[in-house]
Amino acid sequence: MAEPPLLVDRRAGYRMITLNRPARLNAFDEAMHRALAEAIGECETDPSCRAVLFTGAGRGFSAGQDLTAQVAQPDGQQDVGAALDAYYNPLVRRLRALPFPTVAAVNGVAAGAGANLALACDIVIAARSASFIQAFARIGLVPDCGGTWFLPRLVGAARARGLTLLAEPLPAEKAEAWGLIWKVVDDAELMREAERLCAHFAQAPTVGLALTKRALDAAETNDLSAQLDLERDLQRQAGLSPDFAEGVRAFLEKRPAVFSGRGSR
Ligand code: T3D
Repeated sequence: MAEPPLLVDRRAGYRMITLNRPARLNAFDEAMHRALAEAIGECETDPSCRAVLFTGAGRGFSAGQDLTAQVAQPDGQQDVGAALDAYYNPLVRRLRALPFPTVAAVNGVAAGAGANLALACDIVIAARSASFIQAFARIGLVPDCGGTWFLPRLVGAARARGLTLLAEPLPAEKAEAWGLIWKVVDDAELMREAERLCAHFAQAPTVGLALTKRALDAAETNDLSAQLDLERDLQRQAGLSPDFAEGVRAFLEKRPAVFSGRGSR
């Protein structure tokens, strides 16, 4: 029987989703897209899901779009934008809207859409041997999956231009030094560290974290005054959560807090 393109592991309080086409460096085909959309839908509707961890099977994270699907098309007859409308753009929007932290454990090369889907996650950790490639320029395409939005914000205009126009691999250690990702760990430590982070998030005050994500997203376009108003509104909402009450009680009682993650997020 054929291997499924995606492996979904239900852990205590979080999901681990593994891109699973290792022979093609986990390049995206339609079956993988469909499976991923379904897996994310389950995370969206499961109140016990408080974090998601993405990683890749084998030696790569993901090489982006499966290019073998492209060769059959004659010149000038390819609507590449249609794939973005159908799959990648909804995926990035849904990832960014998840009301809990998303973690990418980049275990090897992350190229094209594979790189930018990792960057769409809240926390990106990478194995020391991993690399990030804005591979689009190598095949005459434009960076997608939010790459042109994420990169200048994360690493600044000059580095964003270099990365996208030259399409050279950026080693994980340099990605960390440039602020593209949260941190690099030794290859053997990657999954242990990623799972530790997700286990932490699975016991964290999820409502507060969801609202923090919303505030940071809005800060990309708000002026300071609008952002102050938004912080007030979100703080009001966080203040009504059971986890705020528990956090304060635990502090005063000098004990670790036990957060349920419940409440409107
Ligand atoms: O529909 C649309 O097109 C819109 C969406 C576009 C979004 C995009 O992601 S466009 C960018 C697509 N991705 C790329 O251009 C990257 C292509 N891959 C590479 O440049 C290299 O594979 C890597 C630099 C990522 C890694 O190089 P290396 O030397 O470590 O591995 P390799 O030998 O090139 O690849 C290993 C195998 O995976 C190989 O198969 P084989 O020869 O062993 O049978 C290779 O063909 C396959 N593979 C790698 N990337 C892809 C792929 N097969 C299909 N599609 C791929 N993207």
